[in-house]
Amino acid sequence: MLGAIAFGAERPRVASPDFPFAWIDMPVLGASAVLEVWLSEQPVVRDDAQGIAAARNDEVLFGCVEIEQQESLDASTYLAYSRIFDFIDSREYGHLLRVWNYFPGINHDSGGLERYRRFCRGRHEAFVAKGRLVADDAPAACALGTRSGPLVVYFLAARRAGKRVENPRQLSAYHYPEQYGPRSPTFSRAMLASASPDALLFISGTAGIVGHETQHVGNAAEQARETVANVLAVIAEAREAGLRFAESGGRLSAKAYLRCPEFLPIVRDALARGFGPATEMVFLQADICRTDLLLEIEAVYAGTAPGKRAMWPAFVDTAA
Ligand code: 3EB
Repeated sequence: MLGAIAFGAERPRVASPDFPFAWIDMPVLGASAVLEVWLSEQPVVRDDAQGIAAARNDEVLFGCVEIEQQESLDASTYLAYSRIFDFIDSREYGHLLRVWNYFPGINHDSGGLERYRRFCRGRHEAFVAKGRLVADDAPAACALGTRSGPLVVYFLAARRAGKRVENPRQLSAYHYPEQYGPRSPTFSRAMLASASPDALLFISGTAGIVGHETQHVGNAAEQARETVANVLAVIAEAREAGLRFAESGGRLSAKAYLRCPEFLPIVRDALARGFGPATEMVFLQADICRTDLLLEIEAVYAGTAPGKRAMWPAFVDTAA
């Protein structure tokens, strides 16, 4: 076990787990709680330091950091990312592959600036301060609103850099114009992990955006279709970059975030038609970083090449 993250409306009663663990206050649609676990077929060692709970094998490091509110969300985010970069640099797992960001009030105004935009500013400044290139070093990522709790950031970092993948249908997020905030979001559309013997593709949070503009405002069915088209476009790009999607008998695992639970049937339907019935799916109720987005989908594609897999995701349905 590299680490586990619990999603649900109630904090699970877990007796001090011996792996990195966090709870995200986010209702699961159609279940009471879900555990997202990251597994390794290689030996794993714990390595907690600098406020980060972490575990690593020879190739990848899973880490989790929780930051209580500082004087601003910009400051909380800067602190989280500075710690992460210092930690992974000191351990020589300096390449962020995938980062998950969760914090409350993502669309709330704070002193004249939306909290998501403050988050983007703090993250951007930490990238610059720690010598990261905003485009070349942008990991796959997502940023979602929780109901309560601290800023929780969990991540996978690797000894070797992955291959960044963008989407020709969308402007790269790190090039978004200033209308979306003073600092652009530092993430890539997907990351192909090359540190692993099997193909592993991390697809970032993906929504109904074409170019840099939200499409189909107010229409969940159309946004779901557009989102699926974007995910498929990213997978097509990743195939160009070497991913043997589908041919290797791999598996797609997806998390869908819905602003309004009543759109669950529509989104479930769009995903099943877009990705096929073999896809493993979890549905969560969350606020999305743009107020005009009704949903967002993220996914991991894991192939089945021979060898001992460095990292492998699974969802565990937990009883109430
Ligand atoms: C978008 O495409 C939708 O700020 O890390 C998706 C994935 C989004 C990641 C982030 C934001 C982030 O811009 C929002």
